Amino acid sequence: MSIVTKSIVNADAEARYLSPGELDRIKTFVTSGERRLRIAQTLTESRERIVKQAGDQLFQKRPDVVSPGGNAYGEEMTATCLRDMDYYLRLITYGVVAGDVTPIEEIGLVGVREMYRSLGTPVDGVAESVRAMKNVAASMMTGEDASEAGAYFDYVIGAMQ
Ligand SMILES: CCC1=C(C)/C(=C/C2=NC(=C\c3[nH]c(/C=C4\NC(=O)[C@H](C)[C@H]4CC)c(C)c3CCC(=O)O)/C(CCC(=O)O)=C2C)NC1=O
Repeated sequence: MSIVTKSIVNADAEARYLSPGELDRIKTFVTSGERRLRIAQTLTESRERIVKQAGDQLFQKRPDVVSPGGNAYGEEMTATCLRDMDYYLRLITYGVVAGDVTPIEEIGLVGVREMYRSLGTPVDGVAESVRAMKNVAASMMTGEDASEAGAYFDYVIGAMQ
C-alpha cells in the first residue's frame, strides 16, 4: 500500500481529516515521484544487463556456487539463480515506485532465510548478488539517484543477513 492509501485508511478509521504530519509525508512522496519513477525506469530498461553483469561478478567472487556440488552448478541451476536475481530486482522496482519497502518485504522477504536453507542455497550468496546488482545499477545513475535506489537494495541485503 502506498503512503497515500495508508494515510487515508488510517484517517478514515477515525473519521478525521489527514493530519499535518500525514500531509507532510504525502508531500515528500509526491515531490520525490519524478526521481523514483526515473530510477524505476532505468532499472527496468537495464534489467538484463544488471542481472548479467552482477551474475558474472557473483560467480567470479563465489566460484563455489557454480562448481560441482554448488547450489547453482549446471546450466539449469545457474539460470534459476539468475532468475532469483531478476525477481529481487523486480521487487526493488516495486519498492522504489511505492516509496515503501512493504511490497519487497511481503513478496520476497518473509521466510526467505528458511526457504533458502531448505533449498540448500547459501543466502549470503544471494545477498552478495543483490550487492553486485546495486553496484552495477549505481554505475548507470547520478549519485543522488544511486543513493536513493541503494536504500532499497540495502533493505534486501539486510533482510538476508
Ligand atoms: C518473487 C519471490 C520469489 C523468490 C525470491 C523465489 C525464490 C526461489 N528460488 C528457488 C530456487 C533456487 N534459487 C537458486 C539461487 C541461487 N543459488 C545459488 O547458489 C546462488 C547464491 C543463488 C543465485 C544468486 C537456485 C540455484 C535454485 C534452485 C535450487 C534447486 O532446485 O536445488 C525456489 C525454489 C523453486 C524454484 O526452483 O523455482 C524459489 C521459490 N521464488 C519466488 O516466487
